[in-house]
Amino acid sequence: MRQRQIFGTVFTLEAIVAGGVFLVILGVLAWVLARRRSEVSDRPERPRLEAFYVGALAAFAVFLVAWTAWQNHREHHTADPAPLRVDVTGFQWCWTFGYPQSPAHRSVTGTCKGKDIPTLVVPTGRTVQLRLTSRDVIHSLWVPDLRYKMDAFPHHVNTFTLTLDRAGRWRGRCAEFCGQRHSTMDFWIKAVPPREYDRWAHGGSAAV
Ligand SMILES: [Cu+2]
Repeated sequence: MRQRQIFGTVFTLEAIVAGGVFLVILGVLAWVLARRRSEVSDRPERPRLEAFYVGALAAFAVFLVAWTAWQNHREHHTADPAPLRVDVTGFQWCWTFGYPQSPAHRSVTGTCKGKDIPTLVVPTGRTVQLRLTSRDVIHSLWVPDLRYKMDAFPHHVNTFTLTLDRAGRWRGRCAEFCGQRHSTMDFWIKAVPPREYDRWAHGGSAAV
């Protein structure tokens, strides 16, 4: 999955940099302590060394912020001029997935009570643009296994793209406390082969 790869890359790089900085600081600390104990005379302060240290840390911070922003941009950018659009609406306490381009004008919703959990159906290998909003309070669309989370605000539409390269089904949740039944606000995201998706979009029941 593209999202998983991008977040995996960002996390790995940040962990390596953070681990490296941590080890350098530990090493310098140990060296300074050992040196101070063994020395009697007072040495003058070293502003140049401190300036180098501050500069190096600032450079690391700038690099990590820029790298993360770039990866975020990559993830949101889509080269596909005609992605499949799905309108996602969160409400207390469930979700609606509307398919304005579907010939049958498919719309999936539920109550999120018991087994009445809506399924967001998407085709594999195709760019899907989710337009996310809320009917009442702030919710947050979260698919832990795909490492994706985005807030759903009332009177505002957040847009992001999703490309799933293999068929499967993953559990989604609401990640923003939104009231009494927040914890039941689950949904499924199901990726099916394009042909199966087309059948479903035309009104068939193959995918759900
Ligand atoms: Cu919620």
